[in-house]
Amino acid sequence: MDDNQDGKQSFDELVEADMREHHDLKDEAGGFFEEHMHNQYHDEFERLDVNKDEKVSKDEFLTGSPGSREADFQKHDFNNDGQHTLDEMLSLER
Ligand SMILES: [Ca+2]
Ligand SMILES: [Ca+2]
Repeated sequence: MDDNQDGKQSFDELVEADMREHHDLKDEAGGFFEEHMHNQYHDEFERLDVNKDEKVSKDEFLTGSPGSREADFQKHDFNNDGQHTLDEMLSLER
C-alpha cells in the first residue's frame, strides 16, 4: 500500500502541473475538474493495466482500446520504452 500512496502523491503533483498549463479549464470547473480528471485517468489506467505492474504495455493498450492502433500507442510513449506510464497518460492530447 505504500507504493500506492507514493504513486498517488506524484500523480497529484502531475495533475497540478497539468492544471496550471490548462488553467482556463480550472477556472471553469474548479476542483471538480481536477478530481474528475484524476479519477478518469486513474480508472482508465487501471483498466488498461491488466497485469497491475503500473505500466500499460502495447498489448494491454491495444486490447483495452478497441480501434486504437499501434501508432496511437507509440505517439504517447514519450520515452519509447514500449510502456505507458501514468505520467504519459497525463500528457495525452485531448
Ligand atoms: Ca501492465
Ligand atoms: Ca513509456
